Amino acid sequence: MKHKILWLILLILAIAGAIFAYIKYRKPEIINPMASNQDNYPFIFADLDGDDTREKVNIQPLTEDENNRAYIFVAYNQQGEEIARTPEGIFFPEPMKDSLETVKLISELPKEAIRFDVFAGPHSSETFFLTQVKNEPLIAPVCKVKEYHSFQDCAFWSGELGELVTVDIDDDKILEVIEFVDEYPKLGEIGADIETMISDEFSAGGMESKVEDMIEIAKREAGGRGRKVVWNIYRFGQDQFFEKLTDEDFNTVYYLLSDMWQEELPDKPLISKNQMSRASYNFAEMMKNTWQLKN
Ligand SMILES: [Ca+2]
Ligand SMILES: [Ca+2]
Repeated sequence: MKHKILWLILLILAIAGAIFAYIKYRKPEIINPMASNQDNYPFIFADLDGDDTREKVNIQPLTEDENNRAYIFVAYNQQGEEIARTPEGIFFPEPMKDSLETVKLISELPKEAIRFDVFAGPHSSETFFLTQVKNEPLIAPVCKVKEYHSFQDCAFWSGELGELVTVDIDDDKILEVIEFVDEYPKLGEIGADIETMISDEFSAGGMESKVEDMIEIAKREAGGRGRKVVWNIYRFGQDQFFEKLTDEDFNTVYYLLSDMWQEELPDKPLISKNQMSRASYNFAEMMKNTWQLKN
């Protein structure tokens, strides 16, 4: 019992911490948008403009306050001159350690994008893709819609930290992006004392409306994880954004993936979101709505 309570306190702390982090990310204080000492920032080399030469892309904090970090991306050519940056007023949460990678949206072209994961809850993350806009000094996200209005138009979901897969699964030279979640098929037992603890903790934090969802999260976590679920599949398109696959297009890629999965991981069952129970599906949606970046 003691072990269970400790575990729950950790969960509550993680939940409260993540919510607190979001509230902070929504209003970053911009102190130093032209930070000078570029050698100290994390960076990645990527050919964002597709000229067969890799740029150095820095991840620069907008503020010197370590507890209130928001980041921009700035690309420099081999002479150290700035050639592109993320648009003014758009900033990103801190990329998760070691999550920065280059990807090719179209494998036959030299142009690259960078991908990185950001923390989005006790065990979920969101992924962004950035590349340079053609002939412009701008680094912009590659989104799920042609014209984006919010982070959620451009963020890809993972129900487990860093689980987003990017692969050209049908071998047509164009990248697919696969979102996974976990199934939590059963409600477990958590005890009245723990329900009270969650209720008190969230009510005290001014989040009464979240109490019911948080109790469900604790109960489903206690009920245990089920199968791995393919949540959404996207494919990079001619209009320069990732189109969500539906109906037959979704199924075609899902079956390809499922065959590969069974060969590699025969003991780990995989299903598609269409095979989830209504309750499991609603729970996965609620988890995403609870943790995804807000703006
Ligand atoms: Ca280049
Ligand atoms: Ca493909």
